[in-house]
Amino acid sequence: CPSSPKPPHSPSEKCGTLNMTKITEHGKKVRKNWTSYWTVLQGSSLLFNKGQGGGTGWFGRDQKLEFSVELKGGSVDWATKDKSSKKNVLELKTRHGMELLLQSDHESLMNEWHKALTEAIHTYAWE
Ligand code: I3S
Repeated sequence: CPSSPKPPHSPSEKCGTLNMTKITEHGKKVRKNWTSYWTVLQGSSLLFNKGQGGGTGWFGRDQKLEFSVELKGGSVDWATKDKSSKKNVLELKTRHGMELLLQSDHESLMNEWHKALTEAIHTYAWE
């Protein structure tokens, strides 16, 4: 992530364009709304940014932070088939009862995100 601000203690850092939808908020099911975001993993935070013309671009230039989730105390795993008809879908659960689906058609990219998110959750679990 060349143009993202770099915090000093940040073992896990990753960014890229991902499709995302919330499926549960505060423990309640919400309607899916798949949207493309410039997604940045920064420490224990996952940031979702949207540009004016779409979901791609560099954070900090014409990207605006839409929202972020705290990974500490959360979990991530491949979503089961009943969660989505799409391929390469990760299901992220936060400590606060939010569930998100993350997806891209690029399998290797999603494998990287799986690894990075798992590492981040593990790294910050006990802090
Ligand atoms: O889990 P669902 O309800 O089958 O999810 C699909 C719907 O949200 C659909 O929109 P409508 O609410 O207008 O029917 C979306 O367009 C689909 O993408 C959702 O399913 P997938 O399998 O793509 O996650």
